Parts: sequence; structure tokens; C-alpha cells
Amino acid sequence: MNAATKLGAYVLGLAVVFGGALGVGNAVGEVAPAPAPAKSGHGTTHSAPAAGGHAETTATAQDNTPGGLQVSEDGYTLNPLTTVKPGEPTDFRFTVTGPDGRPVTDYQVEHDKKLHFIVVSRDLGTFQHVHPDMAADGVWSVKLTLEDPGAYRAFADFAPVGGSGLTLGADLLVAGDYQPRSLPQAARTATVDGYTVSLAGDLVPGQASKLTLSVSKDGRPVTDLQRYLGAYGHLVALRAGDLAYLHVHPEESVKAGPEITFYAEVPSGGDYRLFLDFQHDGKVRTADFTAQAGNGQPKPTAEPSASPSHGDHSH
Ligand SMILES: [Cu+2]
Repeated sequence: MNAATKLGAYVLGLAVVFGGALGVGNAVGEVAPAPAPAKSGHGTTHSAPAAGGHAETTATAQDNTPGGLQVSEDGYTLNPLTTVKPGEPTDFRFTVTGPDGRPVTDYQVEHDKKLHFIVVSRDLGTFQHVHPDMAADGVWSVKLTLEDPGAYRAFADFAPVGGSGLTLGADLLVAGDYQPRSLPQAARTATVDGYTVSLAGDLVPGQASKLTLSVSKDGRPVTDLQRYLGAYGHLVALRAGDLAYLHVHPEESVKAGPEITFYAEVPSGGDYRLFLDFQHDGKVRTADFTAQAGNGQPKPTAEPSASPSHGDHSH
């Protein structure tokens, strides 16, 4: 049934994109390998908007494909329209076309914006999180400068009206010679602009994992973080190797720091690069970390104080 297929996709989208934020990790984590409903209709039927359906039904995660790996998904396609030259500020334009092939113009507002646009170099050495403007014809534009030649990945994180949340990804290729950087070693602290951000907690595959990031400046905890896009912090996690994308929002907090707590559910073991956006003194800054997700079995029940064993990594 089309409606069922569609709802399934909708629930899945929520779970993948916002799983950590909503704390549905448990629900998703418990799902047994259920008989997967046929997905043959996927992406072909989108005429009717979801009828106000609140997708708090039991999520059966038949497909745990992370976001950002596809340029086209569910009938929606990300179309870059601009070629970027190294070091040149560019009016970067793109569209998202819908199942009818036309640019989408109706979006749901999520975290104060209709669309979040993230651009990283494929070696994960650079990160930008920007908010393009949309013209009436559905063409998005944003000022973008990519300093160095090389391969970049652009992510559009959005939810069309009547559809599920999606993250589409497209490669941007900037001509010229470039030197890839290797992924920095996993670390518990990052510094940016005189701020030190420390990371507590471990990523455990397939399980909502608590991460606490603490911001300090000049050795003193920062307790007057400013809300940015409705929260004290935004965390994007990208998997090294394929740049699978997880946008994780923080646990609701009335405290403006120094700690920001997230629940992130990563799809597999391996290395991830975490990018934390936070605002203080009127400026948004990004602190980034490499974090390793253990390769062990997910623990059956979360015992918050039990720390996952990470002893058997060898590199
Ligand atoms: Cu954004």
C-alpha cells in the first residue's frame, strides 16, 4: 500500500536524521530484523501530502542507510548549478527537484531554517554550515568560498512540505592541484578562537550514545552560550570514508553551558569527524574532533555509567 510505504519512509527519515535528538535510539535499537516491507514503490508515489500523520508510531527501521550518501532519494534530487573556483567568493546556486521534476519551493522550517547547507572537503579538513536564500522559483543561493582545490561534499538537509526529512549529498569539484590531509587522530579536546571544547562519552554503533561537550575559555567554563538556530549547539557527525551524515541536536537544556549534551547514534564502527557549532559573544564557531566508534556488539541495555570497552582497537 502506498500510504504505508510512504509512512515507513517518513518514520525512517526522522529516525535517521533526528534519531539522536529525539532519544528514539532505544526504539530503533530494539528493532529486530523485521520482515522488510517491499520498497519497490519507493520514490514513485508522492502525490498526496502525509495527512498530518504524527510518526510517533513504532519505527521499524528496515533500512538504516544514513543520510547524505545519495544525490537523489525518495524522488528528490539535489542539483548544483554553479562551478566553484578555488579561493573565489562565489554565488553558489542549486535546486532541489521533487518527484514531479520541478524545483521544490515549499519546505518545512526546521531549526529556524527551511534548508541547512553543509559543505566539507572530502578529506574532512574543512567545514561550513550556511543558510542559503531561496528565490520564488526554488533556486537557492549562498555566498560560498572554497579556498583550496579538491573534492568537496555538499549536503542539503531539509524537509519538503508533505514529505519526510532528507539529507541529499552532492560532490563539488574544485579544479587545481591539491594535497589531501589525513584525518587527525582521535582527540578529546579541540580548540577554536581561544575556546577549548572537551568531549566526554563514546560513540557506540547502533545505539544512542551520550556525548557531552564542554566549552571553556581562558580556563574558565563558559556559562553564557547563546542560542543559535534554537539551540545551544548543533553537531554534525560525518563518517570517515564515505561521509555518511548525521545531524544531531542537543538534549533540551535551559543551561547556557558550559556543557552541551547530545545523543548520537552512529550506524557503524569506525572513525567519525564531529563538528560542533556553538555561539558565544555574537559569533558562531566550529570545534571539530575525530571520534572512534567501537566495533563491538551494541550492548543490550543501556547502563549509562558503564563505559563501552574500547580496548581492542589496533591501528
Ligand atoms: Cu543550519
